[in-house]
Amino acid sequence: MSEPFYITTAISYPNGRPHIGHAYEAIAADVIARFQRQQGKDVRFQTGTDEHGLKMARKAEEQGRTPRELADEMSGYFQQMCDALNVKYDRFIRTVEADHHRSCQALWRAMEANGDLYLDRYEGWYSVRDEAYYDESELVDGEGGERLSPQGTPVEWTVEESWFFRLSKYQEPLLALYRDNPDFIQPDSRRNEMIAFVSGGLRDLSVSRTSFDWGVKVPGSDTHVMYVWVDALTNYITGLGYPEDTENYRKFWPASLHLIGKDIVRFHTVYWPAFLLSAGLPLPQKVFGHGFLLNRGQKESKSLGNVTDPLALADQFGVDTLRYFFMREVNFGQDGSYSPEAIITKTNAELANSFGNLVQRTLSMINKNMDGILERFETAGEDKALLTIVQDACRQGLPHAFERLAFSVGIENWLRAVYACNQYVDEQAPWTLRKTDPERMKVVLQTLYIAIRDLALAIRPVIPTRADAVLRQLGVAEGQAGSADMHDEGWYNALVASGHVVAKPNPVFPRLELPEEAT
Ligand code: ME8
Repeated sequence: MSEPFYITTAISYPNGRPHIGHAYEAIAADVIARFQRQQGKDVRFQTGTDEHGLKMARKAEEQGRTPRELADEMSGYFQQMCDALNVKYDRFIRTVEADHHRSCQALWRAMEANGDLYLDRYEGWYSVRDEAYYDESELVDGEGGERLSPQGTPVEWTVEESWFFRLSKYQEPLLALYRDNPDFIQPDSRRNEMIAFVSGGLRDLSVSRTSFDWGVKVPGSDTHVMYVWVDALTNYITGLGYPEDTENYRKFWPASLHLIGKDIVRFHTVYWPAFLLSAGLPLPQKVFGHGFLLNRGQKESKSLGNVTDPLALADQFGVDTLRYFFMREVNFGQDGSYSPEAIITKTNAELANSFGNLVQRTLSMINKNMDGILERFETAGEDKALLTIVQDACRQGLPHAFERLAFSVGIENWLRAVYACNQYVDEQAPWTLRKTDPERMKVVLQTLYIAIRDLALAIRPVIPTRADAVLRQLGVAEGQAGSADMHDEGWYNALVASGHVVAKPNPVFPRLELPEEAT
């Protein structure tokens, strides 16, 4: 039985169309899911939309339609985004679904049965944009003297009857959780922030609202809907069948990784584990708070007029190019910046000129100078040395880095192996060997052929379509790119025996040009 791996993204607010941050998170999660699958894990990947709450209700009201109409339309765009970016989820969850309401109510009853819910009156600050309650002490002053949340969003004074969750009771258990599981919150900077926040003391949390009804009803308390974050976080277990004791639930809970952005770490590492502890459910293994993606160093916003449609970017540069750029350019966990120039410069240099060129010239020479016919051969000396460099990068360097979500480091390892191959081509000069020593030329080209297969397999989670196009040209059959295959040393001889002929290659990584208006 292979080891289960359950990965989730945040579920997005569908109060507008998906932005670049949504695309970034979905791509990163998809890369992880594909990578873990290649490592032989039994992977389940969930994403979706977070459709209740005041933010959605107000946006719909502004547009003169129902929240459900708004949610239906916008949620569709999030699903389209996943399809367009080749993000292959196992479940796309919408919090309006009936099974989700049932799941939230079951979790609520479990917390209630544990004595952790009580009715009181809430009086305090609320940010609709963040869907978050803030303490007076956390607020900052805006330029016009208005009170703002620490995230810089407007807050409003709220007074209403509310159910409360005894969060204060969980201060010590949470600190113990962080202490005993140093990997629970990653990266470390986020972990330190949360330790400081929880050490400062926790107040009980208001977990229901009565001033609007767009949400999951509180069981036995019909005038209340659940606070949208109680509802949202529960999606991770709903998607596995909770409260039923399903096969998926048994296999995949607790989650291996909740992948989220840095702004919502508090909800996932303080509230969520406290709810689960209260309900007597196991806790997720890891929460990773990635950084924000910035447009030329700036946050995208309607007022700056710099909001980019991620699908337009994918159309312009290609899906795999965009995926590669995001994973390569950003030091995962930190903020990163993108611009058309940066995407073009980086991917031209690394994909088109380095890897693409290696593939193109190797396959062309085999096609032209060897009639596309491969032979069995022995590697020795510098050929063996090259294959060792490539194998170390593809089977150790990249996977070890990806395992700890250091994508940029992993790709850097891979690139060094690509550069080593190009250097080997230049030094061996097979175009000269063709005349001076044709047998040696064959060994050189066939050594590169083997190297390219490893390189394509290793980078496949990041650029699945392009890597598969390379693998197809190499004659590696579809469905033969799993982890077992990576270590199959017999594939080359089997390929030779099959009589595979290397055709004239089609370029897989075209060079990109900067659009006229941007130059
Ligand atoms: O927070 N760069 O939804 P959301 C990178 N519904 N990531 C970004 C980003 C940026 N510029 N902007 C946002 C919510 N994100 C809740 C989540 S989960 C139970 C409920 C990330 O649509 C953000 O950090 O505002 C979050 O992980 C995700 O996009 C969805 O954000």
